[in-house]
Amino acid sequence: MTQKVILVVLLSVSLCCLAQHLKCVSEAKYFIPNFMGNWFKATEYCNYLGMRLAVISTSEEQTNLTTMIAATDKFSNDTTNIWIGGSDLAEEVNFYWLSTGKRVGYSNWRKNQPDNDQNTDHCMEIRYNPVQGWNWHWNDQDCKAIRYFVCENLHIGKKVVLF
Ligand SMILES: [Ca+2]
Ligand SMILES: [Ca+2]
Repeated sequence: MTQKVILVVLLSVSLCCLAQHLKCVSEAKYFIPNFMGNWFKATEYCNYLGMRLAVISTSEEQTNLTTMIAATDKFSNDTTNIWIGGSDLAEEVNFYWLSTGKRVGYSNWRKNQPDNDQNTDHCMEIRYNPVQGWNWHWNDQDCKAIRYFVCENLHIGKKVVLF
């Protein structure tokens, strides 16, 4: 019985639980919280976890991140839109990663994106919608849209922080 309890606790921690008095940091590189928010809330919440809204610097990271998303319950075969950490909020047309201050180098924009649609598309999302030709391409989107989001762990292996 005791062993079972310990196992459950360990599993909970390794799955990055967020209990009332326990702040857990994922041991995995990426983590998608269980609620949706606008791009600013996404940024805030990742920071709260000691993580950052995901930065994608290479095609390998793009593949790793999208593979991870597809394996979660946040993934839908029809359409999946997830915030990542770049924007052109500071300088229109010039996209930067907020958490690093670095200009976007590697990119996976869909054709004709970013389009600054309605003059309100300033935040980066990653989109899967095969019927409409989106295969994990990037899109600039209204930052106030409500999305799931991917936090990136900069402290892999750090387990639990009590507060
Ligand atoms: Ca824009
Ligand atoms: Ca757009």
